[in-house]
Amino acid sequence: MAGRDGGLADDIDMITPAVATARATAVLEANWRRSHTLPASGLYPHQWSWDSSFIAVGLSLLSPRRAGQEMDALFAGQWPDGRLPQIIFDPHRDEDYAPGAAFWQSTSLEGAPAKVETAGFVQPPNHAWAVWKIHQADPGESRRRAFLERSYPKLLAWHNYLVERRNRGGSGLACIVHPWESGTDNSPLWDSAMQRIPTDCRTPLHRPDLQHADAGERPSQKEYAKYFWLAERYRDHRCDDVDPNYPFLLEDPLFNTLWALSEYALADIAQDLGFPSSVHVQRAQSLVAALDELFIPELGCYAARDATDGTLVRKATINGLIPLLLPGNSRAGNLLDTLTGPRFMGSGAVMVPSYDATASDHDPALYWRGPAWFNMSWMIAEALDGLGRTDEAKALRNNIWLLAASHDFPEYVDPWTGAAHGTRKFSWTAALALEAATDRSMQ
Ligand code: 9WN
Repeated sequence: MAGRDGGLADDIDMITPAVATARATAVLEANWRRSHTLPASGLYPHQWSWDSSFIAVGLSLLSPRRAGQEMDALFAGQWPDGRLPQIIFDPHRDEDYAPGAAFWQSTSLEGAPAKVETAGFVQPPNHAWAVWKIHQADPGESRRRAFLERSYPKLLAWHNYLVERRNRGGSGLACIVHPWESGTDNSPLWDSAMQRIPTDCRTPLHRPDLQHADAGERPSQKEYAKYFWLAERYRDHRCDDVDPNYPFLLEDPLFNTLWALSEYALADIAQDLGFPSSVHVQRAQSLVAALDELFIPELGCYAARDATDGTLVRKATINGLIPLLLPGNSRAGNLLDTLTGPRFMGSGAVMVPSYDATASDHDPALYWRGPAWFNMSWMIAEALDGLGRTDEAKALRNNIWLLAASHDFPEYVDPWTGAAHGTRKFSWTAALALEAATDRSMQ
């Protein structure tokens, strides 16, 4: 494995795909709670939306039944308007994460589930994509349990929510209403919009996260004050998505790419069930066409768009490379040049940096402002495979399981040295390392 320097654990030579799989399985067992998996038992003590999709993809290789349960637990928190919430809270652990159930008070909100405590925000819609992958892992088991039948209406309602409530910019793309909705919380893509967000939130700034991760590797106190302020504003407007002067409406290429992929997956699911599927293909194609407006040729990747004023945020981030996953993307050549160029892998990285390696404010240890995350590298490996670049895909997959298993499944790593950052025993790292270590020719 190439890299600027080592950063690997002493037992690196002992780590084979079988060892990585066994260690990943142990992490997933330890984080399993009856019906779902915690992203990390200390730092993230509830169920998170897009985490569950990545986790379930890994779980489907261990137990398709558990993968199905993971998705069912998430659907149990779905709102009547169709949204799949960012977090489903465990009321017994409300002191351990902020903002929690006491902040959202969702069960007293008209239009939210009456019995399940959730956040009002959402996360990237990778769910239909995951459901189809889970089904494909064991179609017989999936059919016996009517997994597609029961998932399809939930996924349809979720996507309809995005169409009906989140097209706030009028382009057809979904807007995120908070950095947390991107899954890439303090990405430089949100900096300019966050400048206009006040810091005088009313909620006390409780930071249980800092008991589990180094403060220098997490968003700052000032960023948290703004996160809370914006969450208060959204909650106080009953999470209704019609607040007229709402100050944070961003079109994210990552969020919308996962939505488009999920529409394609919904077409496959509909077809399998004997339902009309063309509506999903058309939706996916419209999303891809709308996404093209975010492509910046000089940058060689996609930007985010601020829907409050139409400006494009011209920064090269992993979010802007993820459209490489879109089948038949006419921008694939440019995206590959960027991926293999000095801003990303061409810098000598062993995992894909979350932010432009040549940017003066790149920080290889700070959350979404430089470090490499396993879900992103895994998605890029999937994209490389889809483009027939199998050797590069395989090299990236090897680095994923090797680095993950040698560092106790870290949340994120230095893209060059592989040094671990954030929390450890992180579930999607384990699930995707397990997937990456699985011999595809045996499936
Ligand atoms: C806020 C759970 C989540 C991931 C996000 C990641 C981080 C939460 C936080 O952890 O965000 O949702 O407290 O920082 O950024 O992608 O879903 O693993």
